[in-house]
Amino acid sequence: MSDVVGYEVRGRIAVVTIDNPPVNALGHAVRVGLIEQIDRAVADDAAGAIVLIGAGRTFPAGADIREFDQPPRDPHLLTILDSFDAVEKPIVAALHGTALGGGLELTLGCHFRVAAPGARVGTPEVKLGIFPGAAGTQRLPRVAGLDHALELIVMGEPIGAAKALDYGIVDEIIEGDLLDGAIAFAEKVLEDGTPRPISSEPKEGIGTPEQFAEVIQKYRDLAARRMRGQESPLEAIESVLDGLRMPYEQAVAADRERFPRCKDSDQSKALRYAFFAEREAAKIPGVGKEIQPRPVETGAVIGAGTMGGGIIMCFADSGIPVTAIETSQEALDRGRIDEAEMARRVALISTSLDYSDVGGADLIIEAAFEDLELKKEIFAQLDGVAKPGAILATNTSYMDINQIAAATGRPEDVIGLHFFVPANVMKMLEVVRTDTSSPEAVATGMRVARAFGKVGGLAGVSHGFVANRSRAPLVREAIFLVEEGATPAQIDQVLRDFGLPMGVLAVSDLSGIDVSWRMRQSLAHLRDPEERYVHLADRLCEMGRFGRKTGSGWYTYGDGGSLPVPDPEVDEIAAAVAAEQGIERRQIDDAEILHRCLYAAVNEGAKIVEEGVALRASDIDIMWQYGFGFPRWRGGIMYHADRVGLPEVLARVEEFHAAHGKLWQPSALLCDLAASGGSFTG
Ligand code: 3H9
Repeated sequence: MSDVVGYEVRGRIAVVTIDNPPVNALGHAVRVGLIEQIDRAVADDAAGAIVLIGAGRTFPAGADIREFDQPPRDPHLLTILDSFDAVEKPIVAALHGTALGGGLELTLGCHFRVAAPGARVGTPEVKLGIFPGAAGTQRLPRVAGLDHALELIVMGEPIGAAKALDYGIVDEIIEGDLLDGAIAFAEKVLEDGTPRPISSEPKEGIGTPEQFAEVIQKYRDLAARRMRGQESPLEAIESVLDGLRMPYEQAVAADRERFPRCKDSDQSKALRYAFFAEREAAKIPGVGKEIQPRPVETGAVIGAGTMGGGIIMCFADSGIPVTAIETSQEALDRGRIDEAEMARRVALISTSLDYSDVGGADLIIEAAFEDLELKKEIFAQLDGVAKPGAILATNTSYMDINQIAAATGRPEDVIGLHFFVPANVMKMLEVVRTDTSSPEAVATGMRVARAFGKVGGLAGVSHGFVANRSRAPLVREAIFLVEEGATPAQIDQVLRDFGLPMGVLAVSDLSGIDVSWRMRQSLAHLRDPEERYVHLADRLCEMGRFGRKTGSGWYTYGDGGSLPVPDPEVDEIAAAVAAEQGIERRQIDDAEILHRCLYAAVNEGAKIVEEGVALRASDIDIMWQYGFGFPRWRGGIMYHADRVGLPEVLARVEEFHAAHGKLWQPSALLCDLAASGGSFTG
């Protein structure tokens, strides 16, 4: 008998329990066990109805994603839930935790569904480059209606129990003990003789594509906008459409052809890689489960500018009371916290001009101006007022946090928490471990990331840490390419075609070209004269072309416009700078643009891993996805380099090294891996 699917009879109800930690994934053993135990219940005269439930923290959260790389093994999940249609005894699925993907499909095979109030249901398959492959695309529209089904299937976002009830996916919400409630529900079904709804019916379908043209178009548009370049949402829509074009059996048969094609696609492989890479990023050697993060029940933020304002909202959004400290009332008033937002969260936010007001905070995040001396001063002050055990964090995006930590008498409590712009929106949080940060401080940083609904990734101290340091060479090459003859529009188009949400130069305009200009000025004493320099970017700034906020930068913006318009003047400025620098301008093809931009970042990424600043190449990929909106279906820059082949990437890097000098010095790790047939991401 199965050791992952249990069986017992309570009264006249058979209880079948899936017990396959951590998330009860529907791997082969579970599928075999399910058939065994449902057959047993069917044959058991003592059982009048069946309750199907998950042990531990959740109803099955889906198929076992790890099996996708192996040859398929019978029984297919679809066979199981199709077989439920013929079971005469009512089957009640009892949902808690996250009933996702194949887990939700399994419940659609059951005749009734009840849920705990905190349960979430959904079909996140598109996020893995596939679609609900066990008839979910056929059964969900029959149960929830086409609009709601498309919402779940195409967008992939789970919904809560109350909405699921509203959509007709769940029949009842059970307050109190779920199993007891599900048994009572099953008893009532037996008592009332409630007919068993069968979700594969009506077999002929629920309407025609023409009837639903509008709603189908809505989701096509949404998919194109929110998941640009990603194939799975469109495949999912096609699969749903099959259910409108043909009867159930035929549509399911079509799915069985479509599914392996999606699963074996490059996009699906990249998305599965990203799924596991994200979970891997949470694992930090030396910061195991035995290390207790410190509780963070109150927070403080020093500096209520753009970044600080966003961070204050992160606290308030997660229900953590926060004190905002500014140097003057004027600065507080100028604070960028939107007033309406502020009103909603006001109960959680207090403001002050006095550092001693942060004395009670468990976590203090400094988000002041990027000036090392200022930051050291702030940390020295914080050291004087913060309670023992408080975590002192800086949001600097490139400064030496070792020095900042040394300004305190408790360097072990200091970490970096590097947010991305806008801080309350972007999902990435880079947690920077200094030479002295304690494991508890690092664990707290990672825990805070989760509390803020973000993904934490570890970085060591290095100029720009992991994310910005690996991205800087991409921006640098884009600037050089303009000097050499490409236009900003051409470069940005190539990057957008590759899948980036915006071109890098348009992004620079949006965030302000002057930001990095000021940083370069403050670090001018460190400049290596042998390295090529971004003269053109400096020139634009000297001309007051700071980007969107000044109406022009790499592009021009017309009268307060937000749309970048190509500006011939930039070409002229670039030509003048090129002449001064002795750069011969030429036609540059798109392939060179892509290779220069991406491989510059890959080469730097390799150095970052080589130096131990990132724990693993996959962490860089996660930071690009959640910090910069890099298309997840590309996996990430390091994953992409592996797919291209490291010998090929190295050959290009060496070619650019020969042509453009020192900045292209190939990373030793890249050379080693290319020579040994290795890869960054396994
Ligand atoms: C599908 O169902 C296809 C069908 O339509 C068609 C079939 C024919 N498989 O995330 P966590 C592991 S596709 C294997 O840290 P949380 C995860 O790697 C699937 N492993 O926990 C981690 O392992 P480790 C559709 C899985 O509480 C551990 O479980 N379903 C799976 O933050 C804990 O995970 C999905 O896409 C899996 N399906 O979040 C749901 N799921 O400890 C995917 C998790 O070794 N899963 N693991 O690192 C999730 O979204 C989250 O894991 C969940 C829990 C919300 C469930």
